[in-house]
Amino acid sequence: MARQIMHIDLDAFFVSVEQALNPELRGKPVVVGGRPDRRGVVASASYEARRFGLHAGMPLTTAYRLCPQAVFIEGSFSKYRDASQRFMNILADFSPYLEPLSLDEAYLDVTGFESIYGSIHQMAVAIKQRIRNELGLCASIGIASCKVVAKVASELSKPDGLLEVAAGGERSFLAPLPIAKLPGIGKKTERVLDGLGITTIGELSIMPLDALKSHFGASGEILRRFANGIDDRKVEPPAAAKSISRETTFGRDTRDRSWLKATLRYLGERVGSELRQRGKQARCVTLKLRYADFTTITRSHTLSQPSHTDQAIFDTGAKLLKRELTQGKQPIRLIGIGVSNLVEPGRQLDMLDTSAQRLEQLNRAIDRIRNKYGFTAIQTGRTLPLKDIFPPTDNGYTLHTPSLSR
Ligand code: TTP
Ligand code: MG
Repeated sequence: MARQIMHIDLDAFFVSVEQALNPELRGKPVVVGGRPDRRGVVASASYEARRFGLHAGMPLTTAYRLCPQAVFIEGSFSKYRDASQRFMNILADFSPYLEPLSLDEAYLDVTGFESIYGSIHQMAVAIKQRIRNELGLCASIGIASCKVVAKVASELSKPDGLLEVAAGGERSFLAPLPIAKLPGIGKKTERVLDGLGITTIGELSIMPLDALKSHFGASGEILRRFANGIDDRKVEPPAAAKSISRETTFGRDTRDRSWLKATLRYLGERVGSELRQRGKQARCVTLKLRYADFTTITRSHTLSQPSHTDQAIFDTGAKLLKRELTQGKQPIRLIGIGVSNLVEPGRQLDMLDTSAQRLEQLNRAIDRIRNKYGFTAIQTGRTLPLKDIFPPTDNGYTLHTPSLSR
């Protein structure tokens, strides 16, 4: 029997959350991403703004030139995280087979659920209704027998869409669409295919397998299957992440040690707070650096005791950094820090040590204050250089590039 899979994606997510909270923004061109005179790009544009050609990833200065009357909002990640949580909770009420893909997007396996709702189409209508009533947000839903087709369908149906592809009709549904619509085809793959004269998914679906493999290796075979509407991937709940990391690219390449350390400390605090929030400790700390010529290195160190304090993460990262800097390479373009080999906190011999105990309490106290008043409510000494450069928001500093990558 064919499976029935939904792909649900919220429309203009960041912007729509702002519009739900502030009715004055509704029906207007709105951009979340920052003030138009700043370096930075559009994160989300309302559909009204898209009519002027605005889209995610466009520099804010270009967006302003095309649509000066748009309302530009800095945005606040904590609002979006809350809305996302409530969105996922609604979906989980409909089916236990839920796979979140990003903050505003998920797959739901609803095979066999038509008897409850009359039809899967009716079920999707009910999901959209609840999201609208409870969150004031608009969702677009694609329904199909597999993930890849459901995703293409939801995208195609936007905004406020609902599109069902009948079992057996997958191939003919995909065939006329441009290749860029197929998940897995990025700019690079698109260029190569374009060079081969392949512009539609239908043309891709009948390309000889050997030719695809010679250009794209093993992923050539997957592309061909997707293009034919064949995708056996199950809807799976996400595995608990095995590592936590934060990184950022600087506005300008640098060798300035105090600046590098300030950034490392800040990113380390972001990692530490998530680690404690997850109730885990880490055995391993990893530093990542990308030099001006894009050479990228990672250096790891295993701790003698698992830890979740900001101090242990930073001290380890700083030692690794010092070792790299003394080798006097080129200026640094990107810095990142991460923890891995996560374990449940065990009883620590260290806890007999009062200074370790005090450090633990200090970290807890900082977390409590930050949870209540925002991340920059407390700034540790070493991160202060950042304060003069980056605007603090309730979710920390807005760096040149987000520190949120995992
Ligand atoms: P998307 O679902 O790709 O975009 P969207 O929800 O704004 O618009 P739509 O789905 O209707 O096309 O991404 C979800 C959110 O993720 C988006 O609101 C903002 C954030 N985001 C970024 O921060 N940067 C980006 O480059 C993209 C694409 C999204
Ligand atoms: Mg979306």
